[in-house]
Amino acid sequence: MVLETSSNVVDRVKSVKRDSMTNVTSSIISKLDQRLFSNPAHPIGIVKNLIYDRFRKFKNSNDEDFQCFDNFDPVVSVEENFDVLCFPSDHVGRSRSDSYFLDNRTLLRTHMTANEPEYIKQGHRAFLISGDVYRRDEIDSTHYPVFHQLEGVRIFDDQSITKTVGTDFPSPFNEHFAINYDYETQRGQDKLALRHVTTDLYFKLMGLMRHLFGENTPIRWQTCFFPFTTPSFEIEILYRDRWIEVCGCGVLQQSILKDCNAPVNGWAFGLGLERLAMILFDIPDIRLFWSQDERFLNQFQLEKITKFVPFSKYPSTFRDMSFWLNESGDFDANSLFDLIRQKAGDMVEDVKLVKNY
Ligand code: FA5
Ligand code: MG
Repeated sequence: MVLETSSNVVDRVKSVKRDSMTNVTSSIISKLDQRLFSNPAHPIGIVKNLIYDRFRKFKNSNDEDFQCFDNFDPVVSVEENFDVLCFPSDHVGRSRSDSYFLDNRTLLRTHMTANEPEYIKQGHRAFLISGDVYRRDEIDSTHYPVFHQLEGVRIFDDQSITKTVGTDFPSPFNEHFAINYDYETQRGQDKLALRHVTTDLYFKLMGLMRHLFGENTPIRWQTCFFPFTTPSFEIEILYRDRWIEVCGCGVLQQSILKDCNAPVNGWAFGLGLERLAMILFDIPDIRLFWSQDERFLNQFQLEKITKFVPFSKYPSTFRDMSFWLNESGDFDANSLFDLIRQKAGDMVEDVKLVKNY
């Protein structure tokens, strides 16, 4: 569903009738209308626009015309976020400990993929979408319960597949791993078509990564698993001696595309905008993106990647805390993290379980 106005979402979420699944907190609700990705001078908006611009350029090269959208409602149904995308019924994302539920039928989307099938159904064949996503998570410098994803989708009609598939196909994955087309093919999928789709995906994303990070930054692809793609990959960037996962992607399940009345060959990817921005701007802590401090906000300029200059923070202090749990055993750590965030906001940098007696 496309969003009408952002304050609308906050009112709507506040007025939802609570039930046994409701766990959305007021500090999360306060994030719903911030729309960092709509500010073209905020690092999240700058990276988003750089990627949109890069994909819009394909229009001039006889390639698909990628359309860009970012006005989606973050409130989705359980069906949109999980069922349509083939998540098994016992997937941990469906639980109250991992996701923010409004009630037993609706939640704050945990990934932008939730908004894709609706657009494919409407007939879009090449598009980028971005927005805020919500996951109950730990508290540290790389995890925050709200972050931003930019996703891309391309669906090939049967003609464009047969037209472009040659016999002499480059194998894009030879450097890091060989993709086994026999093993990875979805049941019934045409192997040549699969090769075409994965190769297009690989070159589009590698082109983007090189465009953002230059020729010399080490980048690697790993195979992984998503319920809605086969094969599936993750892209990692080496930053300060650590491999940071910046993207998940793969070849869309044909069953999903069939249910959308679309041709059955297509790819999708999802990029983490904070992760990209942290590497590009040298921003050390994910919480800084939410800062209202002018010393943060005034550092950035439209369409420019600049290096972040740290400013003084509060002097750090450490606190130990111990407590008894009641006997019902229904404690989960994410609820404690939410409680701490609720009371102390982003002043708390890190929470660690030291001992469990
Ligand atoms: C997904 O959310 C998939 N929907 C991506 C996808 C789309 C796969 C389409 C295939 C086809 P994942 O949970 O890995 O996948 O998240 C995607 C990216 O979001 C990650 O690579 C990472 O860059 C970013 N990300 C994930 N969790 C966090 C977090 N807690 N904080 C900041 N960024 C995160
Ligand atoms: Mg991942």
